[in-house]
Amino acid sequence: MPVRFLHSSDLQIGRSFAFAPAETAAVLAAERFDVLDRLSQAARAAGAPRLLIAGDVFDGTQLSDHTLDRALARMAAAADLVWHLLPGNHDPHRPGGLWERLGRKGWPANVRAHLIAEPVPLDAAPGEPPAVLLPAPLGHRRVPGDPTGWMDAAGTPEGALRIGLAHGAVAGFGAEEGTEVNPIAPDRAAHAGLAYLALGDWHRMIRVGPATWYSGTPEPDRFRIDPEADGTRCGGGVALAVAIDGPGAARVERVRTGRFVWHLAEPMLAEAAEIDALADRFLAMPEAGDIVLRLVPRGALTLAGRERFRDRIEEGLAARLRWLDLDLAGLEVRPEDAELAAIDLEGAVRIAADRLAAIARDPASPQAETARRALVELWLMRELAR
Ligand SMILES: [Mn+2]
Repeated sequence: MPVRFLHSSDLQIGRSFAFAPAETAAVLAAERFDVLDRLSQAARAAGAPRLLIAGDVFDGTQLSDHTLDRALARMAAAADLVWHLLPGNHDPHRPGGLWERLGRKGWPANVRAHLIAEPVPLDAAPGEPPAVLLPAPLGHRRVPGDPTGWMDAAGTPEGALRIGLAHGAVAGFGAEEGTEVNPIAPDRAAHAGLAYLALGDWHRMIRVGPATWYSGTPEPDRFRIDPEADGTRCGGGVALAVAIDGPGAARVERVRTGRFVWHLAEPMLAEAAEIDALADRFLAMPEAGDIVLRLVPRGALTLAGRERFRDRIEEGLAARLRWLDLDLAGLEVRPEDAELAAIDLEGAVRIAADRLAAIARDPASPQAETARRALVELWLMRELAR
């Protein structure tokens, strides 16, 4: 019978999503608690009696009691499972810090916090072979050396499976935030005789090697396209169900845990058909109501195109998605002469329209964007004037 566990990381409980409108931010923040229940369900479905959370359980170290209590209560509620938690770079274990505060609250019977880098025997489920967890907690946001280096020489009972748990950037795989911190050797599992190395830090799932994986975050939380996914989809939203039959025999299966599906799209738009295709593509997705989309369109539209964009995207698509985060800075409006002529207004308003068109066409003008927006408004008003 194999040793089984669910590998997850980067729960980022307490993340505030300050970049989103308050209503959306509250929904996204609440989902980081609800995903704990889905992780429990995924563990049970995989026949795993435990979950390994490879760091960044919490988004920060200054969270409210209410946030911490809610998180622990959700974990405690899954009383048939054991949660193994590791401090990461967002929630490092500092003297007098978050983890001591949690300890003073009292750990639930089924939650283990791994605050020291030393081997810990796993409670074996009936029929499971003996296994030892080698946790590499972070004590700072950035540590100078490889936090898994000690695992090579760590002694464990003869025959016990060695399972590493760590948080950091595997050298050579690039770093999440542009700089490599807390570097982990890509061949650590081989060097340290690990049957599996459960990693956190990257928020998308990455297979480093047959026994070394990042699970990614179980609920997406950022606009960063997953290069292994198709198109605009961002990473995260899965956990890894792991079954280890012996050294060198880890079976890893990804299971979906995410609710919201994040996308980042930066399309070039010129014609109405492209606007329609963009809207239709997302509307056709069965999970449209749970999509969080940052849309950064580029290109130039006529006034008619800009009107189409308003109808299909700003109003139509936005109403159907969970959240449409629009950045229109790169989308120009270039009115056609015929369109300007069709702004069938008279007198001072007509003169204003002509002046706005001149400003809108001047790339050096700091008011160009304002002029374009004003022209769009005038264009839309032309219908009312008829
Ligand atoms: Mn993280």
